[in-house]
Amino acid sequence: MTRVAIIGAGPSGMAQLRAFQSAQAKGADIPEIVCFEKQADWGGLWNYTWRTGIDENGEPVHGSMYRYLWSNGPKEALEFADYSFDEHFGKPIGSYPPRAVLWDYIKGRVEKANVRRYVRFNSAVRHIEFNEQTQQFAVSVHDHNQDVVYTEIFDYVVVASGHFSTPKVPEYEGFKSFGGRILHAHDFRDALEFKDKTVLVVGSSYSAEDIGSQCYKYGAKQIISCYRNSPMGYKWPKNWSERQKLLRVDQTHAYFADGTSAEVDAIILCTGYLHHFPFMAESIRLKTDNRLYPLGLYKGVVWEKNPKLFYLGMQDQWYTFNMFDAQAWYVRDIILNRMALPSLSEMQAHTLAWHEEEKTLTDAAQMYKFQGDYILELIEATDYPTFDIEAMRLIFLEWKKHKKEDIMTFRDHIYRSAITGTLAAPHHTPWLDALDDSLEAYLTDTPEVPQKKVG
Ligand code: FAD
Ligand code: NA7
Repeated sequence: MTRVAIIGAGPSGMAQLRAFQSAQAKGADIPEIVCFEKQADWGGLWNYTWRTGIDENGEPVHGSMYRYLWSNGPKEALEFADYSFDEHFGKPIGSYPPRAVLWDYIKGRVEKANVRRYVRFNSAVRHIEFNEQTQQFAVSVHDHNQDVVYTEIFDYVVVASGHFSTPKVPEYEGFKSFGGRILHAHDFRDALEFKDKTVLVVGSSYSAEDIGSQCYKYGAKQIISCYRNSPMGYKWPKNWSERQKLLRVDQTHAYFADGTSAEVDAIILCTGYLHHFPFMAESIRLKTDNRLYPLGLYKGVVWEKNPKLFYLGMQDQWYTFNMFDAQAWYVRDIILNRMALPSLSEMQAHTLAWHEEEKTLTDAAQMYKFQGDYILELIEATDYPTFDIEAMRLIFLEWKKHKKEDIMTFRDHIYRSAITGTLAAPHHTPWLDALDDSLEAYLTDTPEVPQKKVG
């Protein structure tokens, strides 16, 4: 029987499981599937861990999410087309739910599909290589439940191990002698650690914006963010200043390219992540930076030089869960021989055209459109329920506008689902006052009592 290995049971791997199950539910014969997940539960980054560094099995901690993380984009832009928020929660909820609520949502679909039985937990994939003679993959896995390493043979491999887990950690002059804590966003867990402290946030993308906001929300004395190329440019609270590039630090102070300096207690490097696949043999290892259209992957998923290998979710992400679905359904249909692939040179030319087009994009609005068009191209090729991607694009534009208006209140806005037409319900407490991010606190009707902010 044909065997398929899926590496990782995060949102992408879970989408692949659901894709196969949905074909089976419609009467198709599906291959034997084994999903290897190194953590003890599924959900990928959404499965929160307090741990940093090394996990209980001696593996690098995968999790990069932190306490009090709320969705940084509208949930209406990531909704599954085959499993709506209405179906899961049975009532309208807000548009920017906390992590635990979104984790519950993604789990709900795969629990309903009964696909957990395909996942081997506590199973870290150590090495994958392709045998040209047999045209099969050897997948070596460390089963931490039994503490044994074994190898199994598969006909197809789907790598869904994520790319926001291995931190990109630059060093600045003086770091060795700095007297406070220096950490990467990957190891940030609880903003309360920085209450009453002056925090320097390095970077100007999503982690910088959100970790700085967390520190503000939970009582940091002062936040200083600094950018390498362009500022985030939001209207920051009074105790948050944005400065030019960090040049160096000494034991107590940070020095910036604009000539200013400041005494800081801690430095959080929000400097992004590496696409890191140490378990892939060299000839099949994806090498890319964080971009919307990596080279080497036809339709963003098919390893062009060996179309028995796929990578899911490797793009920089505006769209997330529904993009992973579009990809997973597409991969499934290739494995099920429902579609034929063009020649290598045709695949490469197709990828290059998209890759080059990405380089011409000059603003975020063009990027939503670009990634939306990409998703649509995949969806049109499979039976994944089509949805109003244009409506989602407009939601992204609204989101952008709301952030520009006020970075501290954008999460209080609500949007209409492009899947069900339901208008989200305003959350009972403004985001800035909602300190309890539990599922229970979110789904209750009781507002939280606001506490005084510093800035
Ligand atoms: P992951 O979620 O990273 O899952 C990969 C899985 O593979 C993990 O379970 C991991 O344990 C497993 N794995 C890795 N290596 C191995 C191995 N060798 N063997 C076995 N298993 C392995 N997206 C949004 O839509 N909204 C948000 O608000 C949002 N916030 C984010 C905040 C942060 C701090 C970060 C880092 C990302 C955020 N994202 C957000 C984006 C996030 O990347 C996606 O939502 C999603 O988690 C990606 O799913 P994935 O399955 O591709 O990867
Ligand atoms: P991103 O979006 O990849 O952004 C990385 C940021 O780090 C970006 O602002 C980079 O600046 C900056 N960077 C990278 N290297 C350096 C150095 N050496 N010095 C200073 N600044 C640097 O990663 P994020 O962690 O923000 O977001 C990843 C995901 O997590 C995302 O999906 C979110 O939802 C949460 P640049 O712009 O290149 O000048």
